[in-house]
Amino acid sequence: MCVIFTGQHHLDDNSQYEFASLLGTPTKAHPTVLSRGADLLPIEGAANSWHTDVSFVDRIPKFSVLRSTDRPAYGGATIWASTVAAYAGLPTPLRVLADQLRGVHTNNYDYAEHLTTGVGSDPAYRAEFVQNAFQTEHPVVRVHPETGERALTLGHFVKSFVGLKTSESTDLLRLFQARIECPDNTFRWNWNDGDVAIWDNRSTQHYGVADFGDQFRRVHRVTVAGDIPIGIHHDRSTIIEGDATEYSVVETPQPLVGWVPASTASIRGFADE
Ligand SMILES: O=C(O)CCC(=O)C(=O)O
Ligand SMILES: [Fe+2]
Repeated sequence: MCVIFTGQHHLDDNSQYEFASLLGTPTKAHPTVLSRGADLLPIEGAANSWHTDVSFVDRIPKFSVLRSTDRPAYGGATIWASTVAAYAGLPTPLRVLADQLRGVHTNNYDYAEHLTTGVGSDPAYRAEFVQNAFQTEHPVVRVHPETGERALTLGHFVKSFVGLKTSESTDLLRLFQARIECPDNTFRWNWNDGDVAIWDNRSTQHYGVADFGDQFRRVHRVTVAGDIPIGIHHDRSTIIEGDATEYSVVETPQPLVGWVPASTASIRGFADE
């Protein structure tokens, strides 16, 4: 779910971007936050809230490539959780429930509720983050376009589930997030200078640990274009609000050998219908 390259001291912003380009077509830095550069998104502090990057657009990036530029003397690890492992571990009643749900993801989520550094504590950053509204409905269980695995698509951008009351959505999100965030599904990396992390953003969530006091910490991120998610009932994500065409192309996935995404009866990943 996540690969770390150590010793990449030679990288700067340009070569990080070039490296990410080997994995596909980079997106713009962000759908709304472009004041810090068009290609890379610098994140100061830690994104200390569980999320999948940019899940509020229809074309969720497939990979994120993250480089530590300023590392605190202690703390500031990043944790990733496998949303495939979380789904696979669901008991049948919860799996059946997840299989039926669609979630509404938005960039105008409750920052104060989630983030205590960076985005959460900087009003100017937050204002830029929400300057254009995005809302997208995604199947809660998506079929990974390359492996056919099923993955939960949730995180802090989720505002509600289709057809449920706000209070019910809050409770259900908490329930599924607890399953995702369970340490059994996670991998934690303590950054060293020269480290670069790449993760599959279609099958993970992540969290930057804000345990470094008032030391300066900064990471630079490049995201790589992904496809539009498809659920286990062949249901695609749908846009409610916002146009992400300027942000990212839609990638055509390359299924791995042995995984056939065509509409045949024997499709792995899709529900029997
Ligand atoms: O602060 C961190 O370690 C995570 C940053 C983050 O969420 C991202 O780069 O997408
Ligand atoms: Fe992130």
